[in-house]
Amino acid sequence: MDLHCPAGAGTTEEDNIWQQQTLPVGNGFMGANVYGEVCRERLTLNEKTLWNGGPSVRRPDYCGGNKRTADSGRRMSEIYRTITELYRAGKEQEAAELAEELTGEEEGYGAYQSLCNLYFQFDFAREEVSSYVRELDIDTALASVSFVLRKTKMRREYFISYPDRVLVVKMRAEGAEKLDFSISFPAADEERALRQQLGKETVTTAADDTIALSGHLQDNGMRFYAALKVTVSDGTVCRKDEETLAVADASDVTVYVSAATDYRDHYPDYRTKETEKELAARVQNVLDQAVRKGYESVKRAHIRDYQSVFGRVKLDIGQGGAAEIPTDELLARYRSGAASQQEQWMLEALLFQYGRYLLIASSRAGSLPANLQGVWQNRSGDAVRVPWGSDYHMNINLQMNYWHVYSTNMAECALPLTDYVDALMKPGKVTAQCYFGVEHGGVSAHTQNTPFGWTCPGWEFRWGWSPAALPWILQNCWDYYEYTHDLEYMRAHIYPMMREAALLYDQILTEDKKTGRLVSVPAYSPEHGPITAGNTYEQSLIWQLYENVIRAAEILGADSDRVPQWRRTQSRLNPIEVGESGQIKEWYEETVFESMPQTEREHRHLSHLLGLYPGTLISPEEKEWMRAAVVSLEQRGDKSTGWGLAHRINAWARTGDGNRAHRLIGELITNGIYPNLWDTHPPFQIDGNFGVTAAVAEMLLQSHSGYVHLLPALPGVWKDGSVSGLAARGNFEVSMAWKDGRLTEAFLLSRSGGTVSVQAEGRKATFETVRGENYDIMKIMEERR
Ligand code: FUC
Repeated sequence: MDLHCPAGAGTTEEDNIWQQQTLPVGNGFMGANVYGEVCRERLTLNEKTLWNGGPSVRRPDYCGGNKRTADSGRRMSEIYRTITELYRAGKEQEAAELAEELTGEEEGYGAYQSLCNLYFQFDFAREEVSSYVRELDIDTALASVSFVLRKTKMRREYFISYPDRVLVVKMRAEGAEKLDFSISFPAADEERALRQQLGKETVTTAADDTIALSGHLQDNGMRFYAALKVTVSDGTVCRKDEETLAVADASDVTVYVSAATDYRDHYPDYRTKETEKELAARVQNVLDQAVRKGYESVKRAHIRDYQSVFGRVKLDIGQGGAAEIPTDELLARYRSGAASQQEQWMLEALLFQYGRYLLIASSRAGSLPANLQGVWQNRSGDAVRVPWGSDYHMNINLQMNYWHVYSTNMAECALPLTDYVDALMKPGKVTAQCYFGVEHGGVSAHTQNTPFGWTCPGWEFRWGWSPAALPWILQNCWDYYEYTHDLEYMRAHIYPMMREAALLYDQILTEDKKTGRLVSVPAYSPEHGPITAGNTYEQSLIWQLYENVIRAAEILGADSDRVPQWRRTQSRLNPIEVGESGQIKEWYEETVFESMPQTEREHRHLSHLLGLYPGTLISPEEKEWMRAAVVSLEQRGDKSTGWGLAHRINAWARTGDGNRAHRLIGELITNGIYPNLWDTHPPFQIDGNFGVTAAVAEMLLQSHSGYVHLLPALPGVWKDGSVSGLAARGNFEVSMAWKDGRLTEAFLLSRSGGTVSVQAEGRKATFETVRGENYDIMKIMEERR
C-alpha cells in the first residue's frame, strides 16, 4: 500500500459534499457534521477512538509495527550498526542503500473509522421551504438550521457538549405545522470496507424512544456502543421498525446521542476490557444523565464550558460585526477580488478564531489528540480510503495541530497531546531497542503513529523513517511548561519524556570524521532529497531537544550529573550551515541551491527551517542565519498545500515580515480552504486551520527568544486593531491596541510572577512582575525613556 498516493485520491462526490459543505461540531471525544438538509437531514457521527488496527486476535504478534529482521534476514539493529560503520568508512552510497531496509510492518497500522450516520426523514417537499439559513456560531459552538415551512418557523439546533458528553439535536416548530419524521441511526460502513473485512458487525435495536447501535470492528474486535434517545414535549415518539423511530405531531423534540468504545490508550492491549454489557451501561448512563438534566441545562453548561476557553481571545482587525453575507459567498468574493477591505478582514479574523473553535471541538482533556482530520471523518476502511488513516503524523502534522494551543490561550486543550505522547513511551522504547539496539534507555517513534503504540518507522523508509519526529513533538509538550509554568506537571509528565528521548541520542549520535559534528544516521529530511549522515532537520530537532531538556533539568534541579554531558553533546550538533547561495542548507553536502539529487525547489516541507519556526535556534539576534532563512523561504516559494502554506506564514512571521505573511494568508484563503473553511491538502486535513491561527498569533505576539515581542510582524493592511488574551511564554497574557500600525496601548498580565522583558516599538524594558498584576507597558516604556 502506498500511503503517499496522489493527493486526494479516491475522493468521491459524496466525500466532497461532506468535506467542503458540512458544519463540524465536537467535544474532543465525539464529532459530527451537520449537512443542513431540510427534507432528509443528515449528520455523520464520530467517536475518536474508533480505529482499525493494533492488537487483534487476527494479529497475535502485533508489536507496534516493529520488524525485528529485514527481508535480508538481518536484525534491524545490526543493519543500523552496519550503516553507521559504512558512514564512518566514507561509504555514503552503500550506507544510504542499506538504510532503505530500516522499515516496519504494514499489517496492523489500521485507520480511523467513521462511526455512524443520523438521518431525519421528513415528508414535505423542498419546494415548500423558504427563508433557509444554515449557521455555525463559533461564539457559542452551536450549529443551526432554520426555515419556514408553510408559514411555520422551523428551527433545528445541534451541539456536542463536553461537560455532558452528548450530541444534542433540538427541533422546534412554531406555527400550525408539526414535526413529523422518522429517525434512523445506521452504522457507517462502506462496501469496500466490508469486503475487506474492515467494517463493523453491528446490531441495531430500536425500542420506544431509543435506538442503540452495538457492535465491534471486524479488524480488531474493538467494541463500540452508540445510543440515541428522543424526548418530545408534545406529540409522540415510537418504534417504527427494528431500526427506526417515528416522531409525530410534535412541536418540540430533543434528540440526545452518546457513544463510546472499549479503547484505552494503554500499552500493550489498548482495551478497557469491558464486556459488551458494561460498555453499553457506561454509554447509557451518560445518556440518561443528560436526558435527566434536560436540554436547557445541558445547553447552558455547554455554552459556559466552551466560552470559558474560546472567550479568552478577542481579535479586532477592523472586521466589525457579524458578516451579512454567507461565508461561502464571502470566500468567493475574497477569491475574486470583489471583497471590500472590511470583508477581507472578516474572513481573516474568522479563520483565526475558527482554528480555535476547531481545536476546542476536537481536543479536550481525556480524549485522544486531534488527528489529521481533528475528530471528523466520513470514510471507513483502509488507510488509502481514509487518507493517511487520519493518523497522528509526526513529521509536521500533529505538531501543527497544536501550534496555536498555547499562544491563543487554550493550554488545557493540549493535555490530550501530552497524554498521547506519554503513552508512546512504552512502545517507543521497544522500537528504540529494536532498531538502534540501545541498552541504556531511550525511546523512538517515527512519522506515522496510531492510537495503538505504532512507533515503528513505517513500511517504506522514504516517508516512514523519522526518529527526530519524537523530539519534535516533545517541543509541543515542553511548550506547555513554557506557557503555563506548571512546574509539578512538567516534573511529572514532560521532563521524563524529554529525558528518555535524550537518552537515545546520548547513545546513538556518531562523529562525522570530516567535520567533527555529532550526527544522527541515517538521516532523511521529511519526504525530500537524499539519505545522508545527519541533516538540518534532524540536527535542529535534536539540538532543540537538548536545549529544552537542559533547561528543564536545571529548573527541576534534576540529573545534574548528566547536564554537562548534554551541553557538550549539544554544542557539537552544529545544526545550521549557510550555503553558497546564501541559503540555509537542508543537507550539509549541499553547496548551491538544488545541488543535491532528488530535490524539489518548491517542496511543501520546510524541514531545514524548523530552527526558525517552531524552534528557537534561528532568532532575530542571529542575523546571518535569519538572512539565510529568508533566502531559503524565497527559494521554497509561496505555492504549497494547506499546511505547507500555514508553515510558511508562521516562518515569515518569525522573520518579521508581516506583509509577506499576510499575502500568504490570502494565498491560503484562495487556494487552501473549502467553503466551510476547512483546510485542504487535498483532501481535508485540519493542520492548516490550526497552523494559520498560530500564524496570526505569531504576527501579533512572539515570545520565543527570551522576551515578549509586541506586534513583531504586523501587516500594513491590519493598520488599526486590537487583540486581547494572547498568551506569552513565562505565563503572561497580553492585550493591546494599535493605530496606523503603531502600538497605542498594551497590558501584560502576569499569571505567575517573575521577570519579563518586553519589546515594543523598537524599545525593550525588563521588569519584575507580581502574580495577578496587570502592567501598563506603554507607561513602563515611557518611564524608561
Ligand atoms: C506528511 C506530508 C503529506 C501529508 C501527510 C499527512 O507526511 O508530507 O503531504 O500531509 O503528512
